[in-house]
Amino acid sequence: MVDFTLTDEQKDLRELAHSFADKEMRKVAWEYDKDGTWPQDVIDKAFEVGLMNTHIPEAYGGPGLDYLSGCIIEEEIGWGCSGIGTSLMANGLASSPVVLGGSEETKKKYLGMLSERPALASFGLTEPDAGSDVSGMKTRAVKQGDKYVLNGSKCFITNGTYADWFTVFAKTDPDNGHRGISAFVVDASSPGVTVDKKEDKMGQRASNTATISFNDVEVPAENLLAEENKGFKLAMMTLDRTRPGVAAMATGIGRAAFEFAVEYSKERVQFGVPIAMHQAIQFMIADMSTKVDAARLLTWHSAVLLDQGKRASLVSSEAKRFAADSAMEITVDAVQVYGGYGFIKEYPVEKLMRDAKIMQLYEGTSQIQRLVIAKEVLLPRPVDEPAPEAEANAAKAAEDSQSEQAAATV
Ligand code: COS
Repeated sequence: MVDFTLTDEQKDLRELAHSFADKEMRKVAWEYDKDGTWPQDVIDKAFEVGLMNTHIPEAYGGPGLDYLSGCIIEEEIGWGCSGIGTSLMANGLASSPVVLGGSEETKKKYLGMLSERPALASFGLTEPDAGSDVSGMKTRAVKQGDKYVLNGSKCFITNGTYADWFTVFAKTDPDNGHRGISAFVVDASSPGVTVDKKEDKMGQRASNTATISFNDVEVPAENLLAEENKGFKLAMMTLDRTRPGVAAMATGIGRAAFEFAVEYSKERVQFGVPIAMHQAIQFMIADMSTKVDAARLLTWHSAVLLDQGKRASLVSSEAKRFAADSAMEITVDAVQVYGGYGFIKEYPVEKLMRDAKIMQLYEGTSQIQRLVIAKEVLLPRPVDEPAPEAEANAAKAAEDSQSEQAAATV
């Protein structure tokens, strides 16, 4: 039987996240949006109440929540302010490759850091000339003895200015396309790491987005994640796991805009009646309601597949694509319901419309999601194949035990 009833724990988490979004985020959201104020105070509070790093396993100090619970929290956070929310949630994207492919020591050190204090980590995949085309990246990592030396530049890096560490993807075999990319954990304090530029963005202005350069940065070989040249797969496996969270946040933005539009339509009087009495407005409200519900259902479906240990590429991309496009459509319609007032910053919905746009762009554009969906439909792969993290962890464990044996032999 398919049952959408949440557990008591999930209901409590939703209540906690909603109350936090209402009291701590909305209070400052529109103000912080104006100047792009960095929301360190909100990050500290979110950390204190346990709304950050919900994905980190208990073994490394986190609560180890399931994907569905994570999505329930992310919808509320997106409802509160997706700009601040993006900064609260970016640790999940940066640390997923560590959870999937890090050695025990790496996990303890870097996931532990996120669990112990309100530290931040960033995911460094995109480059000025390699956005959708991940394989086109130019950042290089060259092995020299027991370290790698990194050179290159990563752009659009969420929380880049404030990160304590980065997950960086770099070419280790430049002639081998997507099979020549590796992933590393890089300490932000390493000599040669520089924050070049903070972007001045259209929306989600409270989140930090920066360009980071790596100039002869030395990275210990043990900071390699999974095997050498398996970084592309690690990035794809990560995105399968984080796109449901983005979809949840987009659902939250759409729901916020929908609620504002409903309230306003009951108050605003034109032609002698509240505009909610006009069918033109009712149809927009009806479509908004449908899109919010459908986005949430797809999001939950993708999260539940992940919780069942299944490969969720298809539904994660469907959820992300649909929820992001819906958030854009809903927020545009919310501005329409507000009429001329919707265009004015004094009213809440123009911010939501600007915030929604990035949902169609980051973690893969809506067009990239369609590519993934089409590929999964036309060349289907079984969803029941063993969870790839099991494969990556097994390969890493085998590698670790081989080197331990080699060390013991020496
Ligand atoms: N999980 C595990 N492995 C995957 C995978 C997944 N979800 N998706 C692809 N792979 C593997 C494939 O199995 C294939 O493996 P082999 O080397 O063994 O053959 C390899 O990765 C290449 O896959 P594929 O041929 O499908 O890749 P394409 O080049 O056709 O497509 C896209 C790659 C365009 C989908 C990818 O580059 C992408 O998602 N780009 C967008 C990146 C993005 O989201 N950027 C935003 C930045 S993050 S904020």
